Amino acid sequence: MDIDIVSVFPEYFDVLNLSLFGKAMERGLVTVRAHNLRDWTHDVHQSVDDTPVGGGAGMVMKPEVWAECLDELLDVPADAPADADATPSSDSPILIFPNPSAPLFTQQDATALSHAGHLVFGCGRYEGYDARIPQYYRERGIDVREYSIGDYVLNGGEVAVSVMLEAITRLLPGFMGNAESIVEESYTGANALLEHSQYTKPATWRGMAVPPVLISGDHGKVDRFRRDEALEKTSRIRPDLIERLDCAALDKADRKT
Ligand code: 6GU
Repeated sequence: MDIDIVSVFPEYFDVLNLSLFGKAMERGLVTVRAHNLRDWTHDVHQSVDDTPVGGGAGMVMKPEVWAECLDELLDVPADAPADADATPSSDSPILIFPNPSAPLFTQQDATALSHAGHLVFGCGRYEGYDARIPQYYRERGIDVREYSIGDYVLNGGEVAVSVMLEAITRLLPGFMGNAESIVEESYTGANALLEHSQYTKPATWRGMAVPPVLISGDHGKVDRFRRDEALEKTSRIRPDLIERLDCAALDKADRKT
């Protein structure tokens, strides 16, 4: 998978050299290039933003600089005509903008994007970016996505891109040591529930015993105990996930929980 990231703080992504992501890059599973948006400016101040048209606080990222950069990374000719009905081809790059006013990024999005060959992330700063930028590339056949990572405010898109990047790349075949640890986690599978609690040894620690069923050796009982706990925990902490459950995926014992 090829990844381009555009930011006014490209050094932010130096941390990707660490840990599992660094190993995946060494093994050639992913290639990441972090670009400085200011490299596409022509003025001495290398300005990337301007005041909002219509008034208001803060600064908005200018379309001209972004377009020079994105034309190059997405291989879109500067004189490409608009086509409002353009449909993206499956092997073309996907352009992703973090945006607090966009739909929430979910595990389903991460899974879908993990099958892409080339992702280009554009990190906005300040009050955001000119709304014509995503529209321009959509009208030129690029698959453009905008995502928020949660209902809170960040100063810029860099942290959001790091979050999405980790969620996407850890799903690449061979990225994780143990593929099964991916399958069993929360938010995946036909019925997304929060994961049951985990315990390790010792069986009693500072007077606290692990639930006895877990050392009973009865796998059926262990599975049932974990499933009941996951259902109870999910209805308490994330009732919205219970609302969305596929009833067909529930068994008879689930319904009693
Ligand atoms: Cl994607 N960007 C910013 N700036 N803040 C956010 C966000 C994104 N998602 C949640 N808050």
